[in-house]
Amino acid sequence: MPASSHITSLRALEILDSRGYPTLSVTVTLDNGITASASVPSGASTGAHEAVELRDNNPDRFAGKGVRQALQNVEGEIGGAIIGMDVCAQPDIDRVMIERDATPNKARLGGNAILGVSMAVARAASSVLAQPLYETLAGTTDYLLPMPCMNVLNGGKHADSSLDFQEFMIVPVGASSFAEAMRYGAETYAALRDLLHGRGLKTAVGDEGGFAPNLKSNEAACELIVDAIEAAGYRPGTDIAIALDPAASSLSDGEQYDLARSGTGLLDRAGLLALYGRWIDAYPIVSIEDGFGEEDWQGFIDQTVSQGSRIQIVGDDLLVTNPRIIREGIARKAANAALIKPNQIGTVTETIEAVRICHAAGWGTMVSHRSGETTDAFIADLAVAVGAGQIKSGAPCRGERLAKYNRLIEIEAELGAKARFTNPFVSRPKPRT
Ligand code: 2PG
Ligand code: MG
Repeated sequence: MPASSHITSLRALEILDSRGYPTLSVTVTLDNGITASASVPSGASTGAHEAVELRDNNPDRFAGKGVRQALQNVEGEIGGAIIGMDVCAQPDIDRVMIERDATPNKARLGGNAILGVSMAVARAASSVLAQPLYETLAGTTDYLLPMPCMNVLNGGKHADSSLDFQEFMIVPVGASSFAEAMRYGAETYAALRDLLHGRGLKTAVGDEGGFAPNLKSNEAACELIVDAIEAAGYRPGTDIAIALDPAASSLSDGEQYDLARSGTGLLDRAGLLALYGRWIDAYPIVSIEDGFGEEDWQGFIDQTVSQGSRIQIVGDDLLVTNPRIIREGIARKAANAALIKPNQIGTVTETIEAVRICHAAGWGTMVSHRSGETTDAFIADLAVAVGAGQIKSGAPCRGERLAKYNRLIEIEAELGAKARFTNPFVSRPKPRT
């Protein structure tokens, strides 16, 4: 008989995230006395089709960002619907919440309220089963540790640097284990700090722990990263590659892309695609996420046709972890990978479904944090459970970013010989010219 236990209460708290904005922490209590909690992250560059983050819009509290209504929905209506249910029946619990909400984007009860409950339920189930969370969530015992993609230079909506593009990530493709990958990343991050310092540039960090200097151009960010990789004693492309998230929805007015901060100015779709092409030739780039705006499907399709065999093309704002939209993305060949963020869709069950759809189509998946985070490391366990192959949790800096990476170091050690770690990218060694 599999273990089971029933939910007796749901409680929520309005806590603060890493930007000091309110978010929810949810605690589930079971009839056997077990309790488990989870807290919900929050993005800044959000996709238009994401699950709705319910905020109070009361200007007297947190400039309208309070989450008391979402809290009440957890303790009231959601509690009323799921108290008494078997906590190990995650798909049923998530379905009941989706049906209760009865909107296509969780706008009534709140994606934040529903996700907080869904994550706390998963964690409570793992306690009941006396398993680590990744095992409870897993559909497999083939445990693949994800390649960490560490965002070491922050721009766009995540920093007030000169960079138009939001994220410049380092990817330790040559590392032999997750822990080694983190060492490569942390050493390169330290070398980058020294380089910036030596050049008289700011070493203050952005929302995701990456440095936020004022550089002459977006290209200068890639140059600087290549310099840091070499200064740390690694080979660009062979040991450590680069991944980008321009978060181009934030640059687009629907017609053109405005790279104003760096002084590049306006580019149309073809101009931006050509820029990526030049960068792919010049730098060891293995992945570009949201290279085009969320409404610019043609931009994604063009990029997948022309650059998709050389690099990974990731849909984030475009696909919003939504199984229906991901299916459309696959049918239209608009990318070859999806970013996976539980709070974009709002339940654990749908998040796992999104990953399965990607893998069945031969697409890659990168599990992701949000720019507003807590120390909850749920996505670390999730990444292992679904065999995502990749994770991004910011720089190796700031506690809420490291909570995820450190949890993965723990999981790898716990799994021992059962842990696999591979490079999911097309190898692109690129000597500097
Ligand atoms: C992204 C995310 C995470 P945000 O665009 O990929 O890095 O940013 O959480 O602000 O949407
Ligand atoms: Mg993104």
